[in-house]
Amino acid sequence: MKTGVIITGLVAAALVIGGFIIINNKSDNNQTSTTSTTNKQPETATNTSETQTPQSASAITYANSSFTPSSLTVKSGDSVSIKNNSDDAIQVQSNPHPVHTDNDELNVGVIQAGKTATFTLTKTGTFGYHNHLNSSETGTITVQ
Ligand SMILES: [Cu+2]
Repeated sequence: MKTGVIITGLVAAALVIGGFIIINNKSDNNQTSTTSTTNKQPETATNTSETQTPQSASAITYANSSFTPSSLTVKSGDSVSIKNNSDDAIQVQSNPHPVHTDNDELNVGVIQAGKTATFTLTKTGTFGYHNHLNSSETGTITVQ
């Protein structure tokens, strides 16, 4: 009999406490409902840009039958552009003429009038190139 009373008491207590909690939650919800919807700030985008060393670009201009600058120094992996500012097509090839075997990276090929060719140099050393269509027009690039 004693345990029955205790159990009944516990159940009653549980009901009372439970009801109290439910009521409390309801009033809590009412009080906090306006503030519980605070906007989540969008996470600030972390800068995920890679820490690559920026590739530098060097420009050579062809005009008046010559390359400017006639000698250029770049770092391995740099890109080089040759802009043909003349009225004629040129054909940039590695030395020596006519076999063009020193550095295949300099076998750029034909660049039409007004056009620019861009290429990347990785092989280190000093290399000559020329306008294959007029092989006396030459330039030098040193790749470090
Ligand atoms: Cu040539």
